[in-house]
Amino acid sequence: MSNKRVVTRTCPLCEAGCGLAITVVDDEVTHIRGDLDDVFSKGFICPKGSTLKQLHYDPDRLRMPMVKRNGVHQQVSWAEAWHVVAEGLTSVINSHGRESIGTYLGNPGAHNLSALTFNRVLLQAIGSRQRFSASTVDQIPKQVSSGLLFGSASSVPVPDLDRTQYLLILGANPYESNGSLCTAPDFPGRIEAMQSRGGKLVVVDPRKTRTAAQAEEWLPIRPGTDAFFLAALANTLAEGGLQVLDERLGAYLAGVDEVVAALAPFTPEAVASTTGIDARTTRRIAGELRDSGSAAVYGRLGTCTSSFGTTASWLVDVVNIFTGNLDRVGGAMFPLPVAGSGNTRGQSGVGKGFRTGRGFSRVSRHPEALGEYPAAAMAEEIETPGDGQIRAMIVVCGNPVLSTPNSDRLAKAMDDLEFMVSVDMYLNETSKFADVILPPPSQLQRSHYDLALLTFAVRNVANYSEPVLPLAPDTPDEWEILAKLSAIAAGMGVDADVGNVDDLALGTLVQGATKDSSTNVYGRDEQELVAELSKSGRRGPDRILDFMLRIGPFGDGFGSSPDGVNLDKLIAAPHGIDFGALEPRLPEVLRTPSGKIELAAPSLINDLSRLESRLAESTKSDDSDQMVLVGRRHLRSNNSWMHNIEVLVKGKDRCTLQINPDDAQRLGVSPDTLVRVKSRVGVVDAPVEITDSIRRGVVSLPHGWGHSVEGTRTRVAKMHAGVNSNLLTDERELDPLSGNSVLNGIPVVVERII
Ligand SMILES: Nc1nc2c(c(=O)[nH]1)N[C@H]1C(S)=C(S)[C@@H](COP(=O)(O)OP(=O)(O)OC[C@H]3O[C@@H](n4cnc5c(=O)[nH]c(N)nc54)[C@H](O)[C@@H]3O)O[C@H]1N2
Ligand SMILES: Nc1nc2c(c(=O)[nH]1)N[C@H]1C(S)=C(S)[C@@H](COP(=O)(O)OP(=O)(O)OC[C@H]3O[C@@H](n4cnc5c(=O)[nH]c(N)nc54)[C@H](O)[C@@H]3O)O[C@H]1N2
Ligand code: SF4
Ligand SMILES: [Mo]
Repeated sequence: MSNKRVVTRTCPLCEAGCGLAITVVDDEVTHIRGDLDDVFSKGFICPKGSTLKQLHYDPDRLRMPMVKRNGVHQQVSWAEAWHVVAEGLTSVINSHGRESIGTYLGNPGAHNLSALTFNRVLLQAIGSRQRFSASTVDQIPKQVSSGLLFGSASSVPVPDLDRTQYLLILGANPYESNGSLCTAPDFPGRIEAMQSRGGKLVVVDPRKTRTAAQAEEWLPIRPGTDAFFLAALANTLAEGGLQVLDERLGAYLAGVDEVVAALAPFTPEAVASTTGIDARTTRRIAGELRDSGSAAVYGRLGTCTSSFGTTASWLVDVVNIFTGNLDRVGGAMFPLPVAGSGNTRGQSGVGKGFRTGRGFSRVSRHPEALGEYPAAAMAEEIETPGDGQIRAMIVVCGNPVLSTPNSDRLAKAMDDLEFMVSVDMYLNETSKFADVILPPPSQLQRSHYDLALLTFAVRNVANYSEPVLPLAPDTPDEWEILAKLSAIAAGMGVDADVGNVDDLALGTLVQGATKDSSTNVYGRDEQELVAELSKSGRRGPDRILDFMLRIGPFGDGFGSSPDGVNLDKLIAAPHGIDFGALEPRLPEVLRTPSGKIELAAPSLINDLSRLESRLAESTKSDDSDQMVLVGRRHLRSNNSWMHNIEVLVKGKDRCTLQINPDDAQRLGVSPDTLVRVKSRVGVVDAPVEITDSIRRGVVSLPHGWGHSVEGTRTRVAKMHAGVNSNLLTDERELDPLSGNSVLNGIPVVVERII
């Protein structure tokens, strides 16, 4: 008789974290749908959610390690792979030192409990400052601005979607992306619920996206100019008087006058020709934000991946503060993550604060931010000889050859490395350069908890998933791969026991907490806590997670709060536990030295001078030959790596260059032909899609495509190859405060191919 069961699991593909209900017959997954009883997603899923099944059964997904010999990848045993890793890493460390080992940690690591708990162990074991990640092609500006304002880079205020009456979105398209730095399954449904209760949505985006189409108002801004628009909103609000700050927020604010003074040049009139948004509209939007019972401004990828990413991210919060909506129901609020995070740890209300620039990259002297250097600097760090030159790379969950700017240069640099390891389940555009590829088990074969993304959730929830399917025999879990890599990098050799690495990782955390007077285990016996955590035979990420839950804000404190949460309780609640709507957290959430919101960090105030200097130069006409390139996301796509799943890529070609009809006519471009797009760094030919959903002067190409290169094993993706938009993005263009790449607003020339 067959054994049929339905199990739940959180989808790890994007930040929404939807609950899945997975039907398993014997050990075969037959069906995946939304979990109607999930406390947060209530049955919602997008078309990607059910494809964890196809991902699991994808014949191209690697099940065994690969080693490159004479330029060709061959499958080998785990034992053999580890020997090659040990030999390769040891040889590079011995000849060039530890600084010569670079790491790149990619996006799926933020959705992966093994990576979330063991990447840091790996980085420490390697002991090099040459650290890079997808953060610097993504959200790091928001973390830097949050760190400066609130003292912790994890204290990112999120729009209180379920209770707000007015939502101003800049540079985000949750109808395709399902949200980012705002964990909210069924983001679209939450927007529509706001509209049903009489609320208003305004979207600022050079494209009329699906989100913009749903909005009461769409403002087609010029790419790269959000900081000007936001500065003008803040300026207008200040001009109208900031009485609202005396009531509640005022007590927690430092630097308001300085900010107001620095914003003086940015009147709606002064910025209008730069942003393309007329002054009257800006003034009206400022008034609406102030006068709606509650309002939240939310900026995301489009505001972050620009030259003023950090400043724009900061100004989002300035506007939320100047309307009185920060930390207020229906405004922008601080989540209280159940497993804790940087925004719950340490003494409440005060802290060491946050800074960047604790080191500088070797070649271009980019300041460190959040312990890493800009991904855009990776290629030059590999290419440029000298002390600390990267000679080996370890890439975990990343595909930087498609995802980071001027990727042709990076590909060439990677080809030149002495040694490279990829921890990845595909032989793709990046892992093809690896001497060894170490594949993790599939998403369905491991446990899950969204340690990172629940830090940005619009409700305080906790949801743990047990593995749906067992590991294949003699196959390591991903944390064991990372622990073994750590042991080898630390010089402990191939025979090192990953259990010891695990014990050490947990021990360090427990020790830190028992010595920290702000935790609920302060002064407790370390060994006793470790014994308690290990009682059930739990190891690895699950044991660490249990610890984090128990010392978190809702935790059982190992007995001190018997009603509190722990992993056993989460396991007993397969649809998750809801800890309620967000609640005001000021001043407790602050970790700044002053115990206030430090609104006028010198680096941000200084950056307004740079912004002002751009006012003059950025008033070019929309009819010039120089166009600007922006990206876009599609619901069925996921950055660069779900393109090998037939159901997600079939149908019309999505990797098209969108262009406005006026521009198409001016350039003599006809529908469905190929056009050539040139930037400072590269050229691509892409099929054209003429659409009035894009602003004049702007063209759009999605990222993550370009699968036609040799030496990969992604047979479906190759048939829907598309072109790589990061052949056009410029590694020299960075946000100087965070090191984030400029991925939107890239100057390009578009030509008809005759
Ligand atoms: N032009 C342009 N470029 C962009 C963007 C843009 O908007 N425009 N967006 C940027 C953003 S926001 C991001 S986050 C980055 C993403 O950049 P990356 O993180 O570098 O790339 P991904 O496409 O997410 O690739 C993830 C890789 O991890 C592998 N993988 C998937 N799951 C797992 C797992 O569980 N374990 C392991 N070990 N490997 C796994 C996949 O096979 C794939 O190789 O791209 C950025 N690049
Ligand atoms: N289906 C799907 N979902 C995803 C992903 C995916 O690849 N596919 N990736 C995931 C990841 S890693 C992330 S980080 C999130 C990102 O999620 P979002 O932040 O929602 O990002 P996008 O959907 O790329 O939307 C960015 C928008 O910014 C606009 N834009 C470009 N330049 C500018 C500008 O200068 N100003 C303004 N105001 N707008 C601009 C673009 O036209 C685009 O509509 O999505 C996640 N979810
Ligand atoms: S919205 Fe995101 S988390 Fe939800 S099913 Fe789709 S990919 Fe998964
Ligand atoms: Mo991202």
